[in-house]
Amino acid sequence: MEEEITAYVSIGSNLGDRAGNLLLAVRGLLEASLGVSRISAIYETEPVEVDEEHRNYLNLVAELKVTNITAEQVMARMLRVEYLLGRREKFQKKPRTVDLDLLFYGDLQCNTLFLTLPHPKLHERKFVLVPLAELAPDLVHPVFNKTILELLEETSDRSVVKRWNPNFRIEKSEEKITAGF
Ligand code: PH2
Ligand code: MG
Ligand code: MG
Repeated sequence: MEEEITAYVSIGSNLGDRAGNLLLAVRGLLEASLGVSRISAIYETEPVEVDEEHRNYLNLVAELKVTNITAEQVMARMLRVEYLLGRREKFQKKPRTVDLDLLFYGDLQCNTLFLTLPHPKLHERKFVLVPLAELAPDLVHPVFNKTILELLEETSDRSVVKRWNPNFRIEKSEEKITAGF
């Protein structure tokens, strides 16, 4: 029996029923035999690094406990979940039904065409750091030797990340969010 690895996945959606898409993605991970042990709250986040105005994202982070599966195999299953949920957008900066990014696979460091771990941009993204800090504030980033909380305190990302309130979904979902986190 191989050791259990804890992995973290960032999930985002800014097309269609965004919250429904996030939850279908979590279900997709479970159906792909990727054991989801915990999920963060859902956050409404200002789009970053996009080339045109688009709708706010909803984001969350899921914690996985996996055994006997490589990081590449986890990634391949995540891509399949994206595909099954109807993601056909291939371009980084366009609105997406659902986007799953592997953030950490234990403390594995790798850099191939297919996969870079830890995710090379996670420290520059509050939409990743805020939900991740909820699940694993003391997790140490193996490249920077800093905890997630420290990375969150130090990040230069000033974009807005707020707990999503489903009661306000209909009235507020098309509005720009402005208040600081
Ligand atoms: N994903 C991107 C680009 N920009 N912005 C937010 N707020 N949330 C995302 O998930 C996101 C983004 C590329 O994957
Ligand atoms: Mg992404
Ligand atoms: Mg992606």
